[in-house]
Amino acid sequence: MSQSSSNRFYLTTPIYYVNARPHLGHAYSTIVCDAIARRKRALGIETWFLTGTDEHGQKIERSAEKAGRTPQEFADAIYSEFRGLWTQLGITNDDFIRTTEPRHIRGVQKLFATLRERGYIYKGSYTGQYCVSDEAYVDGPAGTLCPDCGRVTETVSEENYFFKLSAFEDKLLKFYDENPNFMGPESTRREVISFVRSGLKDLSISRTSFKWGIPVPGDEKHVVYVWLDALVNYMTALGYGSENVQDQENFKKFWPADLHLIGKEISRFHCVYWPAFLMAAGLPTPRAIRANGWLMFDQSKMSKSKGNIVRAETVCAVLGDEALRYYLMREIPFGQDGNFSFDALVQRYNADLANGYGNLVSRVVNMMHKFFAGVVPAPGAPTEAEIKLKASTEAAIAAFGPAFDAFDFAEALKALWSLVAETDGYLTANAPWKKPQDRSEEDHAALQARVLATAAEAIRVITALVYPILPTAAAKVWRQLGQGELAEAAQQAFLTKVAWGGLKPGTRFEEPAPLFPRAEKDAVERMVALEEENNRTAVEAAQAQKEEKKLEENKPATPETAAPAASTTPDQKSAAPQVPDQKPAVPQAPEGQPAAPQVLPEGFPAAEPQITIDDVVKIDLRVAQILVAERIPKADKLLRLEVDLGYEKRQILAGIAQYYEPEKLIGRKIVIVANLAPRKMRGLESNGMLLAASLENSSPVLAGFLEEVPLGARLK
Ligand code: ME8
Repeated sequence: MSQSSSNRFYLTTPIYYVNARPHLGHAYSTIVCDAIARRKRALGIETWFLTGTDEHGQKIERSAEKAGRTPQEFADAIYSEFRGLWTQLGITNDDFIRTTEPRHIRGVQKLFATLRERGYIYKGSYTGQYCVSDEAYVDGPAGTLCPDCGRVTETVSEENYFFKLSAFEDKLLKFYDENPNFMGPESTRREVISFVRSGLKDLSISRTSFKWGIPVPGDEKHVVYVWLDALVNYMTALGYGSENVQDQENFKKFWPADLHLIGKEISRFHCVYWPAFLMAAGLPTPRAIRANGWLMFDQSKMSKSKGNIVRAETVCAVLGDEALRYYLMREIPFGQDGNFSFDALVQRYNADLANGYGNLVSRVVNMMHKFFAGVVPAPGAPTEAEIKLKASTEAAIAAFGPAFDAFDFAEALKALWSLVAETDGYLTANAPWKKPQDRSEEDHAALQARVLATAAEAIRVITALVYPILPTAAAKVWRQLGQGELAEAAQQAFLTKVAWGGLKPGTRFEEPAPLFPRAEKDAVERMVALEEENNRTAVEAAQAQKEEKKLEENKPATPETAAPAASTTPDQKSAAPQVPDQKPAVPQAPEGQPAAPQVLPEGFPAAEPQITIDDVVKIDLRVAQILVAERIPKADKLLRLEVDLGYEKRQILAGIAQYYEPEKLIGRKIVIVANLAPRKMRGLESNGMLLAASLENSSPVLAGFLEEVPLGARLK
């Protein structure tokens, strides 16, 4: 792990989008950073650990719109979820930056102005593809899929500010060459270099088609491109852009960052754009960027849009707050993709924590109380067995640090747990709890003293080393071993002094306390049930929000709601989403799976104009059942239908009176466009539209199903 020469270490997680609640993927990167930060501090290194939330951009604006909230309200709610989870997981970030904070906004505007002053920004126009989900520009014609997430891109055509990224191709390649440690793992390094070698085009760094962003200084019709906005957080949190002297000092003290830890899908932004922006601004570039692989669940990357997320809170509720920290760092070789499975989690928890480390501690602490009244005896002269355990402990000390510092956390923990197993075996082989008949009382007491003092010393070392990964459990054990408060020890750089022989005879142990209770047989089922329950509640909440919004929208205009935009307060104006008349959209096609191409039988004209999947997903098609069907007086074409959508009942007016007998329609399942804005006809409101095949020389035919389908089911 590269380290600043000044005995300081500044590290960061990505700042997470507030379009969705945190899941295990976010927890993974944050836990890894926390473990690194804790180890650095306990090594006496002045550490600054930053995390935060990325709150601007079209994606957030749209998510907020869908939820019927302002972007700021929406961001506030998700931000609180991130903060709460980090507290629960014991994350020790020194600061938390939100990109909607004034300190950030001012810093982004300063960087933008600096880049412009230094001649790296010009105005042009961009027509091309944009992936809203990744907030990334994509090369290719209309309809191109995003190479990262597989979604269909949108065509944008805007006047933009451009950053002269093309001027940095050679500079970046030279920089990578001179700084072989700058990015990793090797796969990331190779990918980034090949991306730059294939040629860099200038980058559009502003948008005009929506409002939820930081205004470009001096040209407020533009908002700063969300990635330029987001990346600068690493500096604005330190004080970049502030006039305050103390902030400026703090920035000088910690910048450049020693480590940006990120997920591999955002390597291009961090390893190409970010150093280029900084070089252009005349600022130092970060020392190292390391990408974690993807946490997979059900064979694909865990992500909200795939609907395959697991929440950290679920794991904490069943296995305690630290199981996840251990599991993620032990199970997944850092830099590679790794599968998450409830079974593997419970297995690892029971084997390594409950039966492994936890049980070992409990045996030794209990015996120390039972046989020595909780006071560590002098071990006496070591036999071969103690010499061997001491050598193994020293080997574990030697192996753990370098593996951890090289991001090989799994290997570091493996080395430590082989010491757990060896100490356990040593205890069993010497069985201090059982006196054989042919052993004298005196010899047995000597064996007990030797074995328990030696095993306790091995545990002390294991506990010290595992502290960054299991901070709460380690602190409990430290106390039980009579070593006092581990948090205080960490402030005194105790990790620089981990060596065999630290447990002094005469040390008084504290009472044993449970560490990792064995997971019950139903632990997996309980976690699965919690996730299902949570998903159901989330769907219901989204539905309720949607309905609440619909009611709001359909409310007759009152003087306040009908007020012209000019009468809104400046605050409301900046927070209000500007996407015109957007309706709740059905989910997009699964990542990597574009909508099936349209195949038409010969002789059928192709539908014109062609639309993209983004247009298709705007239409919310649902299965409904007709409860009431009746003619409307003086309207010979219209029928009044009352339909049941499962989650609500509504009235629809349909122009099928000449073709269908109302009584024959009752009970029939049909397809309706559920998100069509309400319309009034003949003084009655129609809330949707039914679908029918429209035939030239005969009556229309209502769309229906051959199989049983539940009411409210979505067609997509
Ligand atoms: O990309 N496996 O935010 P984001 C491993 N705002 N890590 C995962 C993961 C998974 N399945 N899912 C998420 C953004 N992550 C931008 C970043 S930084 C200036 C701006 C982690 O909310 C991983 O670290 O999409 C990934 O890079 C990050 O969360 C993406 O979070």
